[in-house]
Amino acid sequence: MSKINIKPCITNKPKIIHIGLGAFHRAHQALYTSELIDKEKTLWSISSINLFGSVELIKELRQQDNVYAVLERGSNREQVKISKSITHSLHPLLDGREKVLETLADVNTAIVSLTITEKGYCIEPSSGTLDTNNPLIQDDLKSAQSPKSAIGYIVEALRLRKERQRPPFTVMSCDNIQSNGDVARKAILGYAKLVDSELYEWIQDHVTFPNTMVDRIVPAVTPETLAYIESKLGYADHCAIACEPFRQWVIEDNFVNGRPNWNEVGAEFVEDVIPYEQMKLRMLNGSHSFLSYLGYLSGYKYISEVIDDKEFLKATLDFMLAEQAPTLNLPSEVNIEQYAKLLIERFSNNKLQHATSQIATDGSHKLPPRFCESLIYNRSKRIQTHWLELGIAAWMNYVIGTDDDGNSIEVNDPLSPIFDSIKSDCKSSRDSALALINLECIFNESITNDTELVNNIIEKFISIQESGAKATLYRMANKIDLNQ
Ligand code: NAI
Ligand code: CS2
Repeated sequence: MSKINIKPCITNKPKIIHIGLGAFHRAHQALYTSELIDKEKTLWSISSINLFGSVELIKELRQQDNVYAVLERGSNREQVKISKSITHSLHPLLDGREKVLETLADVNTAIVSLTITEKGYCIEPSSGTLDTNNPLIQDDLKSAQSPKSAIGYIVEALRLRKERQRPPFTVMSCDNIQSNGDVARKAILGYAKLVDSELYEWIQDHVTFPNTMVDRIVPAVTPETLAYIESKLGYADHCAIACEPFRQWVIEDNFVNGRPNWNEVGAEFVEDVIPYEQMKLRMLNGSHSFLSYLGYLSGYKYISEVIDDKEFLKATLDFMLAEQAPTLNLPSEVNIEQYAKLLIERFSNNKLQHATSQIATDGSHKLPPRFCESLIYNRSKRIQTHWLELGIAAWMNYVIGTDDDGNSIEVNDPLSPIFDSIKSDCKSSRDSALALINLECIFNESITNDTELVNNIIEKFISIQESGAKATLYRMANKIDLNQ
């Protein structure tokens, strides 16, 4: 059969411009917005942009009128939904930089939303401030009117709006970053200050940056997923995506130029998102990273396989409840034991093939919010940290070592060149571990100056190198009594 023939019902100019048309956006914000369009016939539609990556997805999407299917796949139920909120899709390589900038600067644009991955903000992960040594930022600073980075594009678009006396837009980050709105603000203002001090002040006074907590497990699409969705639809959809049925979106209600009523389709607008973000990042994403490094090294390809191993399950529950939960300032309605149980159920969904190697990418940006902040808190309160230490030791082995069977690992991280030089220059495991812990952009002084903690991490790293990740985790898990 031929491709999707459902035309989007919205024809007005999009008021939301989204940067980062990846898997997550298609299954989360775009789907919420599509449901709102069905419910309210709202005028809020989306123009989605990829600044980086392949242009193929954009070409395919345009051929389908930007309409695609989302398969919500639980262990026991599944449902196909059709998303039609995206009305335009752009890529600078197809449309030119000018067109992208003009779209952002358009008078209709009210919200610029982002899922550009943690590294897209060009920040130093440990401090959350603009990394002026980032190669994209260095390039953009040389010619701010022809940007390459998302930060450079947004600032140039805001400059055009200011010059043309147009209203500002809201910048809404939907990435997994602690205080994602505040971080976007710091990165954008940090860059604007270097470019134009008046513009810096205009942005500071006019633009808002709501924090958001976003949640839905959306693994990278595979040919098998597309074939399965095709069998359900009866036609090929090259832009289809599969995800879990669960979804959550908590948004700080701080929009400078209007917003859709996403609350009508399940999102929540609140005054303070930070407790929700922190809980999700430490409990869910922290466990994901823990399971991905230890699971990958132990030979597990998917998260559902790792959590199916009883020792890993036991370790993860203890990691969540004994080492992450105590650090949280919990929203009043949350029962943390139930939340942990729900997370385990979600991780166990074997209909989703969520690769450990996918979650293991960009660890240099993921470690601070997922492991380091809890580590520092727990040390200051004398709370146990041995799973956090093991998670960091497993990450170290992942970036410079081999898996338990001695296979080399393809590491995908902005710091990969640094990991390679540590691997070739350091003479002993201890030296390599110390070189990694001394990376200031990941680990701050509270960690590096804590000799006992550093020794604990190194001891676990050496144990993983000598007896394997699985054996090390099993040995530690055997000592836990969950009934205590
Ligand atoms: P993806 O790999 O499908 O898409 C990544 C997107 O980021 C692409 O649109 C790409 O163009 C863009 N990008 C990459 N590097 C960039 C850079 N330096 N500057 C600007 N744009 C850049 O990944 P996916 O699944 O869409 O995830 C993206 C982000 O969404 C994650 O990093 C996370 O922060 C957030 N997220 C993802 C969830 C998931 O389960 N996939 C769930 C919750 C949040
Ligand atoms: C994952 C997240 O890739 C990762 O780092 O931990 O993308 C995770 O799937 C989402 O945050 C779930 O909401």
